[in-house]
Amino acid sequence: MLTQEQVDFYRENGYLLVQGMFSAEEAAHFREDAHALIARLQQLGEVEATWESAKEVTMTKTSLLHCHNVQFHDAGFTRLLVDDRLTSAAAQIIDSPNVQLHHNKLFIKPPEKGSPFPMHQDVPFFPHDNHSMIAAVVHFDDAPLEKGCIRVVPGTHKQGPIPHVREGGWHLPLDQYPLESSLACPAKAGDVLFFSYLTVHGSGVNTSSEARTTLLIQMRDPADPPSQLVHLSRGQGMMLRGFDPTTDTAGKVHAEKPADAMPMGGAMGGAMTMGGGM
Ligand SMILES: O=C(O)CCC(=O)C(=O)O
Repeated sequence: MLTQEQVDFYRENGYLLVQGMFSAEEAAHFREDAHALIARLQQLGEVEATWESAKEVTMTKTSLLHCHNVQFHDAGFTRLLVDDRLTSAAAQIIDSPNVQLHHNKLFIKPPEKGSPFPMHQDVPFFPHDNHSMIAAVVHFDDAPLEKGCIRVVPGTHKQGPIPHVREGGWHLPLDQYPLESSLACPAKAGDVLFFSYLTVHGSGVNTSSEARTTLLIQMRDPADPPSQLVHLSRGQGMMLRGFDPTTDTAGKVHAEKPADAMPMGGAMGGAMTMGGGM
């Protein structure tokens, strides 16, 4: 359970770091499983997800290893998705007893060259009518500044959707939203950072000698309809807490569209393509 102070902080700032939601031991287990999963996937093909626009932030060739929807790969992550500590906090933040999965992304930012994310909102990728969508980033290892921890611009969730630059993966103009002008959110293994999909956020390069390992989980109120049927993926619509008040007997959750029904017409207008990483 979050305190009222934490909820108020989130409402005001559009983000909240919850320290020690998971123990260091739990985080270490998740980290081990995460690295084992990425190693298995690397045997099968490409797991690189660096945004094209990352090149505008750093001259160094960087790398970002990723896996979408980890629950289909390892049951330990399925249990994490429905963990009461996580979903009760999500319910308070979303302000709904019901919490529904949109998708999740495991990211490993490798040592010394872990890719940055230019500042952006997540709303252009999967707009929803009532903007209930939040991210929860579970830290599987420490993420100090030098590991390229997540950075936010507090209060930007109150601005609504902001026009994004399409090229290189939807991001905000770098001159107007330099990474350095945002607030770094260093975290410890087991900490969870929540933020609205309207909150401007990004992250720097991992220049440290250790990988940064995180799972980013996008969740919404099931009563908040997608404004467009975009960014669909297997597992979307799974209930993580409570029930789906909009359900019907056909089990309708986006089954009418194929899982890879990209590109998207954005809230910002125009067709969108995935820039990797989302
Ligand atoms: O993990 C990070 O450093 C940032 C991820 C992010 O901004 C995103 O996936 O939208």
